Amino acid sequence: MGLMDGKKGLVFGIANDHSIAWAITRFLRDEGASMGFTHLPDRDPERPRMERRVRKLVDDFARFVVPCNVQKDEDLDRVFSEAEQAFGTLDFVLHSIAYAPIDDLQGPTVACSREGFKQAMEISVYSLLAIANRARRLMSEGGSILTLTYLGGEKVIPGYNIMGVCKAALESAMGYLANELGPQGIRVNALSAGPLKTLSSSAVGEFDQMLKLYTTMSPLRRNVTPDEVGRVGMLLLSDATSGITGEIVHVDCGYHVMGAPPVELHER
Ligand code: 0WD
Repeated sequence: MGLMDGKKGLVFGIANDHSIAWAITRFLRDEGASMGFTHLPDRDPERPRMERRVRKLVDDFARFVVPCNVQKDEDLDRVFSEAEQAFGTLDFVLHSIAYAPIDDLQGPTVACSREGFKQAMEISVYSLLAIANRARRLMSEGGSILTLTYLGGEKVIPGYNIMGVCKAALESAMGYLANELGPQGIRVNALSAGPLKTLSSSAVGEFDQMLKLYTTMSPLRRNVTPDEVGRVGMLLLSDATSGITGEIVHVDCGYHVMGAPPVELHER
């Protein structure tokens, strides 16, 4: 008996085998979930690199794999009509998507361009609303929606820049969605992960220093593993967490509770 036996869901945001969405998917699969997946549309249909990377991981068990740029309503509509045909109803949706143009991401935040701001907010925040709005129609028996966030949305993390502003908005959106969809039995939560090496995080400045900081600052004195994040992601999408909604769950070795460095680092 798996925790996700009989559950049907959609996963947005697998780019490759380092993606957090893939870490969560592995647990969902092992617990018995049926899933459909999206990949970023390929620019050159002759060389479908994005599609191939996702298919390599999920082809054995995916119910469908479809292209989706969350900036396009027609793409989103196509994904949800595919889900309706395959599953009828949905039990969960994983939103593991973020983007900011590299120049704007690398800061300073004060110099973020108008276009870069719009694009970052649209892809990283509006997409959660657009996905939840379509998902709720297929979640007639309730469901669970999960998004991925980072501490840079709650506190200033130098180097995280405009993405921190996006994560603050994303976390707020998560709360508003939890309020509006709760009466329909739909839970909406955010998993705040400690830093993990992925395609996206490689674009964040000072990332290696950040990894090192967690080994000295966090209560557990180490970084999280993809499996630790993956397992909690699966649990938040399952009925094991049926009383949790509107929550930011930190899977970061406790880093977020610290207000000052550990005593052994104080100068004597
Ligand atoms: O340390 C980390 N890696 C952390 C990541 C710590 C805490 C949170 N997160 C968050 C990220 O901000 C993001 O919301 O987790 C989420 C997933 O990020 P990831 O797994 O680190 O990154 P990645 O494997 O790159 O997946 C993000 C994917 C995109 O990948 P690329 O690198 O190709 O941009 O988001 C998708 C895409 O697959 N994506 C889009 N999907 C549809 N339409 C779009 C778009 N317009 N843009 C990006």
